[in-house]
Formats: sequence, structure tokens, C-alpha cells
Amino acid sequence: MTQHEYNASSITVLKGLEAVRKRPGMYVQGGTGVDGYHQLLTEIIDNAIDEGLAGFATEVTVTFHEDGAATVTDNGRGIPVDVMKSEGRSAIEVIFTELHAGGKFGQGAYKVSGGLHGVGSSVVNALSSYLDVTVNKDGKLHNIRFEGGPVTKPLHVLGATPADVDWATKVTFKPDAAVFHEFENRFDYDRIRRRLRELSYLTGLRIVLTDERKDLHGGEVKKEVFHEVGGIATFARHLVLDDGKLLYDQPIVMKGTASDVEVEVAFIHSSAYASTILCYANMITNRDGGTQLTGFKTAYTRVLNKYARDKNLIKSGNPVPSGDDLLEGIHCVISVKLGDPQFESQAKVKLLNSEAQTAVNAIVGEKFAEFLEENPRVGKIIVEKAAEAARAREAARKARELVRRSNPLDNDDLPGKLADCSSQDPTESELFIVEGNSAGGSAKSGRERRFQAILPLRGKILNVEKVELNKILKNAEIRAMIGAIGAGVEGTGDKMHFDLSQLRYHKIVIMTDADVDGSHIATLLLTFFFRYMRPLIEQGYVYIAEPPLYKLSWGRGKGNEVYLYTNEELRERTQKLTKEGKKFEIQRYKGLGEMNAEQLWETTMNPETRSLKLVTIEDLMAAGEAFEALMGTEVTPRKQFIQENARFAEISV
Ligand code: TTJ
Repeated sequence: MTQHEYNASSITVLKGLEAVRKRPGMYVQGGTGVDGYHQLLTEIIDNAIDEGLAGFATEVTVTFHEDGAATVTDNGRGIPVDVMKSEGRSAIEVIFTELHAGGKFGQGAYKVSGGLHGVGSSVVNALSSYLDVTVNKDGKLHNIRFEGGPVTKPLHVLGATPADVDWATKVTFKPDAAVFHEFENRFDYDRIRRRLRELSYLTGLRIVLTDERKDLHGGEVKKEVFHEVGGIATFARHLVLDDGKLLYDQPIVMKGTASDVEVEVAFIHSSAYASTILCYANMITNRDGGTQLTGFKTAYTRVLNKYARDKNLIKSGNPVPSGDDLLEGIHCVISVKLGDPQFESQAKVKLLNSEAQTAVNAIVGEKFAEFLEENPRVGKIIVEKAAEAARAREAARKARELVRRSNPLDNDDLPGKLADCSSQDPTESELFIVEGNSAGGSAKSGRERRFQAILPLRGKILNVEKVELNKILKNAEIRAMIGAIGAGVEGTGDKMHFDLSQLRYHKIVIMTDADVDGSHIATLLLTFFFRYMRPLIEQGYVYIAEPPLYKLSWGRGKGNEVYLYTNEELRERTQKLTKEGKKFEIQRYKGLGEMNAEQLWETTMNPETRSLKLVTIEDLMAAGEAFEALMGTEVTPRKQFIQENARFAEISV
């Protein structure tokens, strides 16, 4: 190595590290905030873990120092300290100074690090005020020191390894406060603890966490050891928050290798309704799962469904459990290790490799089926839990539908049959509730569209005295009225109250034929208003239209005809014409439909010429007897009453 070569490569290296310091956000996921700060530590930890995954280290330690630095060690092979021929520098120097040098070292084993987090050890170095590495190799301690990138103490031998040194690689670094300056920069004990514990479940390694920042722990150094020999089975078990709710004792574990993917799945069921499924690829959390999750769900559902069917565990008539029902109350960890993990994004929330799906599907498909055959008691418990979930889901759906169907106010739409007025001002707006479609048609063409709305009703409406609210509210005619009037109904349930402030018309006019059926319909409508919209009547918003009973005409030409509304009028008029010796003609209007649009407007709807009867609560009370007769269940008095009172108005006023 010549002096010239050394300088040339050093300059390239320094330029790289300088770029990292200039734009840390480009190199560290999480930027220069609290996440990026912790990412530095994670990167160093992951490198130590990798040595364990490769099968060379059994223990990893993490220590927080009082000055804000952290130390990570492993008891593996030790980072190589010999000079790399290709680089002309020691391997250790290359690792900590060249961007993306990670891949050049270590082979075969799955790695958590190796650029997976977008940070290399060199990036950690560049963003640390100092980074100090000691390697215990061949009975000697080798040390090298960097400050913000450049080497400040070249690799040198410290001396013979003391007897109490039980690690192979030790890295101490302190994130540069000048880079991470926007928050109180301290390592978060709980955050790192959580990750280390997770790593111990996933790897089986012994991990020791020590916090020398005594002020944070009541003046004591805090030390915790994570050594989860039970692996992911214990992990799954710990996901159950309330042990009392476990449906069976031992987690079910499935392990194996397929399509070059190492698969480990463990789960246990509790009586909880929620499910927790944690997914990992190479020890990295995939929050949104991905292919390993899909593989698991497919196999799990397939195996469980087949088992339930084969063993006749779902009784006929019961709903078939859905995929979600089968997963209710599951606490599951899925961990895959694979050569070249691909993720959806930098954040690695989702695994993409299809071989992971194939592998998990195959391993779970085989091992879970095997387990169920060998443990029928547990199999039955799991299927029963799913069957119960399916029943509950079905019951909830029915309840929801019932509520929805029985509550007309869920539907804010105006009824289709309503020909609404153009005015939005309730004080000037009128709603004509018209008997029959043909009269409804005349009323629609005859009306003053600006302030008059028409709602035609088909035939008789429901007798609300005899039917329960549930059914009343299912009736199309009633629903149309409620929708048009807009103020709800009095009753029970969520939205079941009458709110006058929502009233869409200040005149609600009942317009029916002047015959027995018309009277009956008017009575039925009034009964409905009286029972379910009483304030309408109390506040004087309900009227009865008065169509003429007769048209009297005499002689020829205009002005020689008149509409008559009562029998007295008719008697007087005809008598007078007969004194006078005039010939006349009487037309009796039996139904509204006999009038054309213009006549209906002129005689019944035009505010200038019409007469409306206001319905008062006293009228209704006084007519109580009539109500009884009309509305009661007995047929005979009703028939009799109607025959005696051809016109409802005569009893209501
Ligand atoms: C590389 O291949 C030869 C044997 O050593 C392999 C190696 O790099 N091992 C290794 C790296 N063990 N531990 C590390 C390591 C530990 C820490 C704490 C931090 C970093 C960056 C690496």
C-alpha cells in the first residue's frame, strides 16, 4: 500500500461520511428526531444479534452510560482486525467508515442488519461524537476510535485480555448532540427494553440490559436479563393479558423450513374477542403483516374448517364460522427467516416475498393438522370458540337490522311519492295529504307549487290503535308521512322523539273524499297524529280540507253555477231557485277524483276561496266517543257510526 493509495481512499471515505453529517435524514430512518436517535442504537444492537443468529454468539449486552453514551457487546467471533488486501485498511476500519460495507462481511446466516434499517455502522459513526470499538481476539484487546467519522485513534493493541472479559466485540458510542438537538436526547429505557425482550423471544439469545443512569432508577443501577428459552411459544403466551382466560394450557408451536424459509409459528387462544397476531421477518416487525400472515391465515382457516367438518363439530343450523370468527381470541406470533427479505416500504411494515407465504402455508398446513389429530380436546375448544363467535356475529347482525328497519328516522330521504313545494320556509308551506292517486294527480297539477306540497296516500292506512309501534313504523304510508313531515315520531328508541323544530310545514291538510271511506281515512290519520305526533294537533298545525258536496247550476253561461259545501246551503239555494221558478241542475261530488285540477284548486286548495277546518285537541276529546266507535276492534258500532256520520268533519268540529 502506497501513501498515495491510502490518501485517495481516505478522501473518498471522508467525503461519504461528510455527506451523512450534512443530510442525516437521507441515511437514518427517523431523521434527527427521537426515532433516528434510537435507530443508531438499534443498528449497533442488530449487528451484535446477527452474530448470534449466525450461531457464534449466545449473549448480547446493552448498557446506557451516565454521559449519554451506550455500549453494545456480543460474545461471538469478534470483528476482524486484520488488514483487508482489497482496501489496504483493517476490516474494522472499513466497517465503521465505508457506507454500505455491511454486506461484505458475514455470510450465509439471516441478518437483521445489513442495511435493512437503512443505517450502516458507518452512519452511526458519522453521527456520533465518538465511537470506540474494542475487539477481544487471540488473547489480546484491539482498539480503534472515531470521532464524527474520521479515525482519531488508529487500530492498536491495548494488551492481553484480562480474565474478566467475557465478550468478543464491544462498541461504545455517543450520538452527536449537534445532530440530534431537537429533543432531550436520552435513550428511552422502556423502548429499548421492549425491543430486546422481543429479540430474546425471537432468537433465544440471552440479552442483558444495564442502565447506569442512576437518577432514572431511584439512585440504583438497573439491570435486567432477558433469556426467553421458550422462544416464540412464551412470546405468544405473554400476549394473553389475563391468564385466567386461557382456553387451554400450552401454546401450539409449529416449526420447519420450506422454500428456503425458516418458519416459526406459535399461538394460544383466550376467551378474548380480539385477536393479536405479530408478524416478523428476520426479527423485524411487520406491522401490516404481509406474505407470512397471508400464508398463515390461509392454512389455519383451511385446516380448522376441514377439521370441524370431518369431526362434525358445527351443529347443523348454526352459522358457518368466517375467517375472522376462526381467529377470534387468538394470540399468535409468526416469525420467518429468509435470505433476501423484500418489504413494501422503507418502514418495512409489510413483507412481500411470496416464498414466505408458500412456506408458512405448507408448515402450518401440515403441523396444525397433525396437532389437531393428536389433541382432539384442544381442537374441539378452538372450533367451539369460533362457532360461538359466528353465533354472536349473526345475532349482532340481526339486531342491527331490526333497529335499522324499525327506525324510519334512519332514512332522511323524502318519500318518493311526495311532490314537495319549492319553499323552504315551513311557516308558509302546506302539506296536503290526499286520498287516492287520481285525486293526488289533480292536486299536483292544480296546486300552487311554490308553497303547496302533495302526498298521495294509497287506500286505507293502518289503524294505529290496534297495531304495535314496530309494525306501524314498517307501514309504507306511515313512513311516507313521517318522512314528509320531518319531525319524527313519539315513541321508544334512539331517535324516537317528536321535534317540532324540524317540522317542514305549518299547515298539514287532510284531504279525503266526502264519503264513508274518506271519513274513515281522515279518522285513521288523525288517530295516528294524535298518538304519535300529538304536538302537531296541540299547536294547531293539522287541518281538514272541505271539498264541496255539490255543484249547483242554472240557466246558461258563466256565473250561473255555485259550489255548495253543506246540505243546508243546498236546501236554501234550491228553494230560492224554485220561488224564482228557475230550472237547475245539481251535481253531487262523491269523490275528489271527479273534480279536475282547476276545480280542485278553486274549491278546495286556493287560500282565497277554500275553507279549512282546524282540528283541535278539544275536538278530538269531544269526539272521543266517536273515536272509540270508529277505532275500536268491534265492527258493528263502527259500521253503524260511519253510516250515521257520512262526513268526518261533522264529528271533529
Ligand atoms: C464477520 O465475519 C468474520 C467474523 O466476524 C464477523 C463479524 O463481523 N462479527 C461481528 C460483528 N460480531 N459482532 C459484530 C458487531 C458487534 C457490534 C456490537 C457492533 C457491530 C457493528 C458489529
